[in-house]
Amino acid sequence: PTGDQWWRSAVVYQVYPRSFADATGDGIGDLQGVIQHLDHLEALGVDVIWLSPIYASPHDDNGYDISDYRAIDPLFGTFDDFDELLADLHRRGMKLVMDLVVNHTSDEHPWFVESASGPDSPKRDWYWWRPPRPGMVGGLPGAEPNNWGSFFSGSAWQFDQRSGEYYLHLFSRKQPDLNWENPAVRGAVYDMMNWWLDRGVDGFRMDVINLISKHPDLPDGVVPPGALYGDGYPFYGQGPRIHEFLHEMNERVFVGRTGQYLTVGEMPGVTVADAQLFTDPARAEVDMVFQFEHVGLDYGPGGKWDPREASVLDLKRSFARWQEGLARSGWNSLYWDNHDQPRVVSRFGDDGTFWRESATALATVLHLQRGTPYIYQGEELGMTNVPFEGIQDFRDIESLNHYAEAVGVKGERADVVLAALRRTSRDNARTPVQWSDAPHAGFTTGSPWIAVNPNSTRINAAAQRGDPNSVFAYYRGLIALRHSDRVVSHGTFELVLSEHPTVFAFSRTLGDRQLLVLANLSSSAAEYDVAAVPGWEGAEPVLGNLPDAAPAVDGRLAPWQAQVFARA
Ligand code: ISL
Repeated sequence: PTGDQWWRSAVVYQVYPRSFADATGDGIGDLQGVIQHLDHLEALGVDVIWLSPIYASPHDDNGYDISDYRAIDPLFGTFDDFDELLADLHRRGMKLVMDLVVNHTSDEHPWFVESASGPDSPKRDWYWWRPPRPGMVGGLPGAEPNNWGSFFSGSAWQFDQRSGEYYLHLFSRKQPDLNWENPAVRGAVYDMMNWWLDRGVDGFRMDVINLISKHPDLPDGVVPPGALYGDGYPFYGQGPRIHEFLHEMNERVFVGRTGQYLTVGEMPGVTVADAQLFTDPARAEVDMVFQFEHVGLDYGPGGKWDPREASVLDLKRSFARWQEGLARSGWNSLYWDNHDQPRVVSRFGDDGTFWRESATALATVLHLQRGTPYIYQGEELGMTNVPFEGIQDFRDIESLNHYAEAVGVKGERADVVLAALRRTSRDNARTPVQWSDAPHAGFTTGSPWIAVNPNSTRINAAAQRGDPNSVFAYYRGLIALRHSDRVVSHGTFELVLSEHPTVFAFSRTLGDRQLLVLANLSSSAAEYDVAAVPGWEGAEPVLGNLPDAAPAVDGRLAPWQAQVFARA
């Protein structure tokens, strides 16, 4: 929400504090752990840190269930630690963006405790309470107010014995949804946001913010084939008042402030057309959104738990559609990974033979698009998915609930469910950052809350920091290029070789200056038609991910080779 759009040339780095670095030895990452590793982030060259939730929380969903928006969870530290972190970041020229989780609170938040105290509570209407289905006995199967399923398996409704009513929770039963129809709820959220901005933070990443406006009738959804529950998305995804709410939030929180801020709305299921509205500066809603299209391309008909290979063609077409859709107004955020997604090098790359090559090729095609790139902790080291042995190794509520429902309720085969979890579980992203080849990867001196990936002896920051051919060094180069070359931050995007099955190629143009990005996203050599990229012979090589290759636009790319050329 600032006119100068400073974030066009910025790169954001996400810290998931629980898994970043543990300074106290309790096995859980903390704020002092982040402070101790700021040199790493400064060396990488990122501009903004997005900090996943550090607020007081019962940690049913690792902090995305907040019981006090204005307190630091003692697990992570104190306000002294927080102020130290903020000051240190600002001293180093970096900004801090907080996670804003206001679709729901924890059921242990005082607002909900009061709301649940009875139908006459002054805060009853702060959440979505509803009586059982007419003629049904509350608490019995099928008596829920509607048929919606929760994102974390089971019904989206929890029965409250005391009042005989249900409350809505799109996520865990410990994450009751706030009722944004109530202006007092919105006011309380805006006050809290202003309080954090007054403390000096530089913006917000807004958790599932496109789900906050529910259709007040809460109608039943269609039950997809094989599913136990109805799909409520049509009644809360981009709900009736979503644009009004986000505009109001901007008005009540950012208008009149003079700093440089960043707002990014996390928006599962958002379309290009929606995003054009959300990010059009003239509408003053959010700066950019996280869309989910590219991270759904390897979902089968059964969705996330039914994974398959995504094709490079699908990936290219999807990215290109978003580039085109937000070319004239609005803005893209660009990401492969976050704390909810499996590791990109394992998912869309080759984490075996071509580990380094594929990690860097995938980074190239993302970072050189038009938009603001986000790096998830460990991605800059090429961290991979994790060989979890059994269900006892998983920690994530989404994974555990899914396993219990699939195996225990639907009777699916445990080995099949586990195989899918190994590919898609959010825990793949949540194992500790691999700092060194020391025990527990140098993450903790204690016993880590989730296992360390056994490949930490090979893949770690200490091994990569001084190596000019490391994944880390390559990310640093990509970030530096965005900072130094306005064609990266401001140029237009055009897909080239659009029908090629494995080469992802595009040009960027700003005035007379042009970049050509070529990347072979496959483990076999690729050939392409040089005539389709006319005039690039002899162009200046800017970047390449194969240290021994002589860069040339010659119709050939080695497995996972990426090359970037410039011409004026
Ligand atoms: O991870 C997912 C894929 O199945 C999503 O459903 C995910 O839950 C969704 O993207 C919303 O994510 C955000 O809100 C959740 C929290 O668990 C996630 O960690 C957070 O990023 C509820 O707060």
